[in-house]
Amino acid sequence: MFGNTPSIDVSQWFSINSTTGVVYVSGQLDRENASEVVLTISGTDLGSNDAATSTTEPDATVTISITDINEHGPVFQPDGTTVIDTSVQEESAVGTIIINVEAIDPDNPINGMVTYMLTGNSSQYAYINPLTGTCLLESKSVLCFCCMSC
Ligand SMILES: [Ca+2]
Ligand SMILES: [Ca+2]
Repeated sequence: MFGNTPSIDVSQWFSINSTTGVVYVSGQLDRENASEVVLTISGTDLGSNDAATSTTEPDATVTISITDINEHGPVFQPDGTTVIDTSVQEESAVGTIIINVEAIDPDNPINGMVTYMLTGNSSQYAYINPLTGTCLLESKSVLCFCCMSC
């Protein structure tokens, strides 16, 4: 018997050998869909059907935690965005927020922690908070169109 069932059917994830009592993996585990599976195991003896001796004792409950592997990378929001267009007004002050970006990694916990950094030729003009994804104007020189050397 399977309990604590999330949005998917985890009933095929584990099976039990009815003779030895060994519980084994019998399906593809996916922690991102269920991080815990609760099994209820009942035992019956091979005696007669005499009600006095075949009464089922209390079931045993087995809680299985599904540990994580790092099989996902961060995905920018909304839902896989790879190009973000934004604008900042000319002569904006250093520290002006340019954009807040968000990427989600469904792994958990440490494997899903996302940090941000700027790369590329223009990265010196902005600063991104590595934890929040808030991108700020770091240098005004990129905004000056009069000489491009401010
Ligand atoms: Ca990950
Ligand atoms: Ca994972």
